Amino acid sequence: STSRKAERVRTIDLRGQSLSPSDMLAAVPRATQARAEALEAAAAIVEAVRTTGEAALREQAERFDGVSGHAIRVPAEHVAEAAASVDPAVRSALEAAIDRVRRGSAAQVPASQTTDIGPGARITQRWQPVTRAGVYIPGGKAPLASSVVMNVVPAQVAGVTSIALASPPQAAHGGRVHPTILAAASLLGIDEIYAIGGAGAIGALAHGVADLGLDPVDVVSGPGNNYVASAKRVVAGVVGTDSEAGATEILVVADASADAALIAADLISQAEHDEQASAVLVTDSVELAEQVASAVADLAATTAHAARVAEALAGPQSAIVLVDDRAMAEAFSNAYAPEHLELHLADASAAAERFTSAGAVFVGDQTPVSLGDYMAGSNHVLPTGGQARYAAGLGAYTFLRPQQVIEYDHAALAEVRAGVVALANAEILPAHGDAVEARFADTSR
Ligand code: HSO
Ligand code: ZN
Repeated sequence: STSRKAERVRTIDLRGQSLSPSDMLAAVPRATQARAEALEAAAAIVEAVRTTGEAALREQAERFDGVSGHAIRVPAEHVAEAAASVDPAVRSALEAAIDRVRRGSAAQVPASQTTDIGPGARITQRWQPVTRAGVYIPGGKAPLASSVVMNVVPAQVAGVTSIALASPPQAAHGGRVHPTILAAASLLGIDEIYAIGGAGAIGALAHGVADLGLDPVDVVSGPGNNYVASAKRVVAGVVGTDSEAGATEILVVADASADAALIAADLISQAEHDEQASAVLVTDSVELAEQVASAVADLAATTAHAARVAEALAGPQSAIVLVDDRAMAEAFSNAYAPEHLELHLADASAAAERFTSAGAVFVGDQTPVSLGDYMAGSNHVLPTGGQARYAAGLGAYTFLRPQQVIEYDHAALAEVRAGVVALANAEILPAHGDAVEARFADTSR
């Protein structure tokens, strides 16, 4: 951890300007990802796995992970060893996180509901779990054992009974999956684990790998780098996928009542993930902006991942944004649609409902994003890159399919018989009408 003089985060003064949502987005652009190239590379990797299975995975492990001759299907002994040697404090924290996320996810399974459309005519809305899920846990910059909890628990809460987990083989661990990831999987009762990384893992889960006895899954979930996100797009027609969780983002909206030191700590906490991470403060208080800028510079100089943090903060994706008032802060935040939104406002609880676009909303100064990363009971796999405008974070619903079950009796069908025939004839699809009429022919009853 080198100590260095970090640049100050730039301040952008938007006060007095009348800006459209796209003007606001242009003021703080996200780090650009080379999407087209990654898509092409990911498509080739997925196709190689689809067509040549284990051979492709071994070639990719050598190329990307520097690993060869490893067990791709993780043997039970490796999992047991990892579970036995995990730090007890980490183990009990994982257990607590599992319990809390389990309880937080329960609300994501809607009860089935029956609507009476008329006498003898009803529609039941049910939520059906997929049969098999594949979760991907990255192993790159940091082995995120907590992401095992965040992916597996919602699938289990949804009622998925078959779950496969993939994570890169680690050269530093003799080609095994990272031991903390294995320990977390073990605590969750997951025993189908594959040492496969990156886009190849997404391809393997989606298409299956016969040589390994890996059956294709129905939904692939999990965060990952540009190649993983691109691979999820490649397999999107074959399986369901969760939304894309790319470089971490935090947007803090604060007023003059806020504590600058806490805001600085939270901005740094997420900048620590990635050089491409976005850390943004939006405030109408010039004084607070000044205080946060200097607190961030101080912290950034001494933080463990100083170089990474400095790069994230110096990038165009990070800024302190001055706005006129609360309305402009709301407009900015809703246009930006951050992965994580923190509200450091005197009336944070009441204000929360007006901030409508975010992967997750953290209310008040005692609710830091890092709480949500591990222990809040909420999920930390959240849409980035503005996808929170239309997409949800990972949840039990990721593994559920809403389905309608329709049941009519003869009298209820008679009610709408003429309507079906009229519409069918108008569409010149008379067999549609005939199918209903068949229920009213003498011989059919
Ligand atoms: N903040 C990350 C999740 C995470 N943090 C895992 C620590 N471990 C998602 O943006
Ligand atoms: Zn985090």
